[in-house]
Amino acid sequence: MNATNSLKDKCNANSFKKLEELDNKLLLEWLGDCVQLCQPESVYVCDDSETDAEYIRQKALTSGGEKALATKGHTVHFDGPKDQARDPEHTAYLLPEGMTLGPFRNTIERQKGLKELDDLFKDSMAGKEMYILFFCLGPTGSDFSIPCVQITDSAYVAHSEDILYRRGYQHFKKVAAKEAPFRFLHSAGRLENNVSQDVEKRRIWIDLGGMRVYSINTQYAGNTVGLKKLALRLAIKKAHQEGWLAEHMLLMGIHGPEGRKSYFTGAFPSACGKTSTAMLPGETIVGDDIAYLRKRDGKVVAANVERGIFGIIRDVNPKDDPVIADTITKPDEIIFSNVLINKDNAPRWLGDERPPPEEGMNFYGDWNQGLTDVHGNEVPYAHKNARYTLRLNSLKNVDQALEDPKGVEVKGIIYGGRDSTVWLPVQQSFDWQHGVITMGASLESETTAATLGAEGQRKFDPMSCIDFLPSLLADHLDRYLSFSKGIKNMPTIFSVNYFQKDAKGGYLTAMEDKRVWLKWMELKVNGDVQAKKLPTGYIPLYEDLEKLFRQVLNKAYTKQDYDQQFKLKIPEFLEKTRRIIDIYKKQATNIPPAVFETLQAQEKRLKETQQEHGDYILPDMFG
Ligand code: SPV
Ligand code: MN
Repeated sequence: MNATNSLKDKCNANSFKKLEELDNKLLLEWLGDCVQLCQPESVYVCDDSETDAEYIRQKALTSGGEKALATKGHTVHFDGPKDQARDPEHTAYLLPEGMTLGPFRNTIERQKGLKELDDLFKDSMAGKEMYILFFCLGPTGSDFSIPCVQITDSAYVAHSEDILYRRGYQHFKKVAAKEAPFRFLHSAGRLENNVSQDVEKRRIWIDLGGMRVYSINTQYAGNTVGLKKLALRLAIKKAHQEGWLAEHMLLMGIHGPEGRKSYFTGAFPSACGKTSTAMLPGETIVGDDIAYLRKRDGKVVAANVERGIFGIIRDVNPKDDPVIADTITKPDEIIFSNVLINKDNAPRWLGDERPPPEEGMNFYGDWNQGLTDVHGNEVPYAHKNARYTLRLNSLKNVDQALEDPKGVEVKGIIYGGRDSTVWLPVQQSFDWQHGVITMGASLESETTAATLGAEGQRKFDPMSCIDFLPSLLADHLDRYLSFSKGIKNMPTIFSVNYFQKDAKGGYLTAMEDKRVWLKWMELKVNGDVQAKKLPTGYIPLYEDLEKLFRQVLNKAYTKQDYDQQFKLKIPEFLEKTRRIIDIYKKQATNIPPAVFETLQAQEKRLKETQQEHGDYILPDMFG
């Protein structure tokens, strides 16, 4: 039987009709090849209808991949104990022989990789249903849109994707024959109690040649939901070819005086405050994870690739995250993952500011206080990387530009990492090149539970994108630096650091203080405030912050607070600059000379200041 006939054979008439109407022979052949390889029991094709969305929701429940909770629309999904985060170790790029991406990412020779994938996917869907779904990255019908097709045997993955992305069957019909769609093939692999069993054979392999991503033996959304991090890797490649930027960035409207609104993007490594920044009270959210930036009419414009959030639930509470805390306690279509379900059939998470539960069900199975794992370590009642999946339009503070096909003009770009010692709470770069190199390309962050592996280790994560870069770092930096060509109004680049610590290990700033840093940046890009010039960038004046703390947080902000938070720590800054220079020298090739020039110029300024004023310098020292 040829591939297309195999596909027809497994589809009901209605499903096959949907595929035929796409009028795309090549796509049908690929889908047929996947059917022949994975051997599903049946194939169900979704268009953009509510009927199909409901079919998927029901399948998620009847398959056991999700369970209904007490609140209407709420469900829970559990990933296995070893499948709780993105897995860089088993993620690799398939490349032609002899090509490499340098350090930080895994690669495998393409033909060898495809052969291994064939072996892994063989019969992987036996006895299961295969779902074929069409989505669009970015609003449909815009120059941001990228058509995508997802194949999966997990109704949970299909359901998550329907919450997180715009349905794209109709869009696909219009454009997919002309444009190469992104393609994703996922199988959860062998399941027991709905948990992927063969996690050591987990693969997230990116075939850049075919613009496809394969994912198997895993269910965690960051490894499986094609349009999320799997597509980001393909999108960065496409962006490099076409002269735009695909970014691991939030997109939000910051509200200034007299009804003014300025849009900012922000790149933060996972679990470093990206979602909570995007969700801040008083501001409006366009997106919290992935944005595309394009040049148009002399400006930079951006759109959110997604229409939902897959957010970390840990520490969500009414005080720090009022909007999200309110949304996830109301009836709505929300998937909770890797939380604990208590006897009232309701979710509990770490840091929910209620007395800890004594028992319940979690990613380990039946849980009770004191439960230990095979190593004798206590199993927490919920996972640190437990999450909620919901639509942005469920939020009170969603920005009206979410579905605007034109996108929004970007006024500022923020880079922030988890950095206990070096970066100041907020700094403005001198110009595009200085910002790209000393902030974006110098981003480091202490690791968190959002990726597998040890926590708390400083990781080099330029633009918070290192895991997603399908090219040499040098190419990426080249593209970034030249992005400003021909643009009069480039966004201003800032760095932030919410995680500075004092000598005793306490945080120097409060969680809510980020509201002030954002307001300051909004004023700054509009020329409403002045700044002090440090060797590393511009910082706010005390008077402006004092006023903003009062206005925004109704909180006193003392000169001592300011001095402590904005004290320039030259030995730490120099050490970091050296470390970054070394990484670029030793671990990467063909790095644009501008990278070294800019970092060395910063190093020189820091040393000169050190000679003149000493190691630790209060802001008053600078004019
Ligand atoms: C992140 O870890 O950056 C996330 C969640 O946004 S994941 O889908 O795992 O990438
Ligand atoms: Mn992310």
